[in-house]
Amino acid sequence: GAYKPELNNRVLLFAHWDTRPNADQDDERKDEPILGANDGGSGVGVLLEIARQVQSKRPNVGVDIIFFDAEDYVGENGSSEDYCLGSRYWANNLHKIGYSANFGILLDMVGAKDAMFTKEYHSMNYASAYMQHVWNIAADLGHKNHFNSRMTKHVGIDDHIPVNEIAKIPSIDIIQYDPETRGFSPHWHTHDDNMDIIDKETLQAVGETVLATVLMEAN
Ligand code: AHN
Ligand code: ZN
Repeated sequence: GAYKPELNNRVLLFAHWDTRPNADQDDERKDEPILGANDGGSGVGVLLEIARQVQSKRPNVGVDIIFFDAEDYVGENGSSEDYCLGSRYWANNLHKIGYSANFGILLDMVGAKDAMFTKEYHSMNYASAYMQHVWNIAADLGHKNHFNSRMTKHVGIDDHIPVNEIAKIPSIDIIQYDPETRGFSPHWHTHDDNMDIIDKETLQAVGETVLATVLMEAN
């Protein structure tokens, strides 16, 4: 979806909408697909509401929203090559010749109760100033409880990597990750990733922060 496609001053927002075709982290029914309320659903939900807000507030900034497919696909050999198929395809085949944006924000697993978003390694590597900017906005809005200033190492391949490396758009990943447990959350890639673990306060914290970031780009 493209808002004010004629403007050069643009922000790119993205999330993956597919859900994992297996439950590799569960003890039961490992070969059945997960619901993925948090993994595939939460980022899409927040971005749909941001689209609605942008439509009514009419800021003077271009906004592109992309829902990528096959982020969480599991291929024959389960290698890292099988992740992020949609974003890799898009980065190699941009929907518009010469497309670019000032920066990009990826939302991944942004709906669980008490979620902690730490500063993910690749985001800091490619777009540390934007990451600091977004974390400052979150703090100003009173969401420091979710937006934690700790840095984390490589937590996995995610859609912002092809967007940074191939499309060359500096992009950050807002992703739940706890450095203490060294994990995403206990329900990750299990059948427990359903609506019971979704908390609207977390969705609101992320939505307000990302929307405020978009509105600040308007001129
Ligand atoms: C891997 O675990 C390879 N990547 C983390 C990104 C991810 C998976 N996000 C949701 N599911
Ligand atoms: Zn996943």
